[in-house]
Amino acid sequence: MSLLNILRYPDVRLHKIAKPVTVFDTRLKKLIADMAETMYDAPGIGLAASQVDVHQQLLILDISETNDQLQVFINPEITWASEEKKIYDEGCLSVPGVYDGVERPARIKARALDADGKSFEVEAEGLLAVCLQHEMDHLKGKVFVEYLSPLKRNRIKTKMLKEERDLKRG
Ligand code: K2U
Ligand code: ZN
Repeated sequence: MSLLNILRYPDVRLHKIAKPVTVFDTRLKKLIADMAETMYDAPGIGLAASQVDVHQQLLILDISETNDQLQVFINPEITWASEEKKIYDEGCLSVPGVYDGVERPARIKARALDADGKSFEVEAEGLLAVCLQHEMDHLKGKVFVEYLSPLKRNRIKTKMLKEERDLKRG
């Protein structure tokens, strides 16, 4: 397995729209394994393929305390969302060190395919609902800072670009 490079905001590749997965082969299984290794190493509780510059509709998450309950969602779609909204302090591995409140539907139902191409449905609330919606946004080319005010977003962009320059200077 390999650690993959996670794109950092405001990299334009984070805004590419992911395409549906159509081939369920060993290459897909290796990508899932590499994404899982990358997510656990970060550490994070979710990761979308868009974040590792693979623009296919694939996301993984693990909200377990023991980091041993990986969930894989391929070609996910939300089939129902509650009127009730909740605000959750979100972060993102592509925007390290930034956390801010985002309002989303409190409960959702989603349909997806598993790593073998088998369809399944989930009902989610709490952290699972937040994380799943956050990752599905990535597949649509959306990063959570886009829910924040233009002032906050520009400050984050400036900070991330400065960090990128400092990283390159070494
Ligand atoms: O997309 C990502 O970068 C993964 C996020 C998933 C996430 C976002 C918002 C709320 C919950 C999960 C990363 O895991 S951010 C790091 C993190 C870790 C634990 C709890 C919350 C955020
Ligand atoms: Zn994210």
